[in-house]
Amino acid sequence: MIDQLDSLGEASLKQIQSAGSVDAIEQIRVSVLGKKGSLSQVLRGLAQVSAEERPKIGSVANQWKARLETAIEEQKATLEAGQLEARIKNEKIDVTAPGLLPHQGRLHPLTATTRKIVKALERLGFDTALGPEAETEILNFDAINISADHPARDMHDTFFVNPGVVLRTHTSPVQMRTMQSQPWPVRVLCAGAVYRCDHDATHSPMFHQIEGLWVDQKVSMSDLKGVLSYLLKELFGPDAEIRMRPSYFPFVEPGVEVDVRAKGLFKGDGWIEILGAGLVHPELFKFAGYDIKKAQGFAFGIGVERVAMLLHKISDIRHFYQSDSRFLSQF
Ligand code: FA5
Repeated sequence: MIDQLDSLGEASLKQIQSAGSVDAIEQIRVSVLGKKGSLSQVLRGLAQVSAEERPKIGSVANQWKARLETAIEEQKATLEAGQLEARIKNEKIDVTAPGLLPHQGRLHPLTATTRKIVKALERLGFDTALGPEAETEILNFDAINISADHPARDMHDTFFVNPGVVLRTHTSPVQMRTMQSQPWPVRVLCAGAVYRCDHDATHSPMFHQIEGLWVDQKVSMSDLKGVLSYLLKELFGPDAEIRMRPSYFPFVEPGVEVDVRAKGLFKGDGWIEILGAGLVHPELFKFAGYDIKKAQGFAFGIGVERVAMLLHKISDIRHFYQSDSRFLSQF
């Protein structure tokens, strides 16, 4: 039986040492040392051996078991090291290859346009004022001279939040909020979202305006023209010209609509309407508690989408709100 064990051990040892893969070794381990393996079967035959011989044969069998197990571990380690080396050789990392560029975010064209307008006005000394988007009907309309039965209310297709509360239809209520909260002189701008029930290729139910208000002792139409001329040159280039046409807004008197003409802007005769403006109506000064004999001021309101559409030749306002990366990545 010892001879049988020795020849089984030698043969298995050779098999292990010549195995070419970790899988092959595992198969050998199962076929020799496994429960139904050849060595285990020989050991099962120990029951028929005399009690004298049993310890000797048992010890030889255990020695072979230990030798084979060690051989298996060694051959496995050698094969695994070889596999690793081969992988390292084949899977070379090219450290000189250019890296993957992370996707670079950009400013939304409306944010960029708003910042451009705000920066230009800040250079003239305008401070930022804020007001809520859900505004009282009084401040959105009554306080700025648009009484309940005023036909001008029809021009603003209003979204009502609650009785007496609307989504502001323009940034002009911030004029009144500012004048009620501080004495003149004031020079503020207010940028923000406004809402009107209005939608087509050039009108959106939510859009953005920037309001300007300047109140001081001697403020005239020529100051207004100077400020707007500077602002529109900043936006559309040094050749931009402005034109004022009489218009009507209840919160200013006189009121004007301002057109711009500049290189690269084409439409009809070249003049494009860009904003509404005028001298602050005395009724607003009265409501705010300003002395109408002393305070003078002008106000204007500009549509951010309108400016961005002209600057970038965008024909449909809805592109701004669709988050389509094909559109946004162009800016
Ligand atoms: C006003 O809203 C006045 N509050 C502006 C003003 C302020 C006049 C201070 C005088 C003194 P108007 O309704 O014209 O005015 O709107 C101003 C600008 O907002 C328009 O020139 C236009 O560019 C833009 N606008 C108006 N409605 C929409 C809309 N539905 N979608 C996108 N832009 C709009």
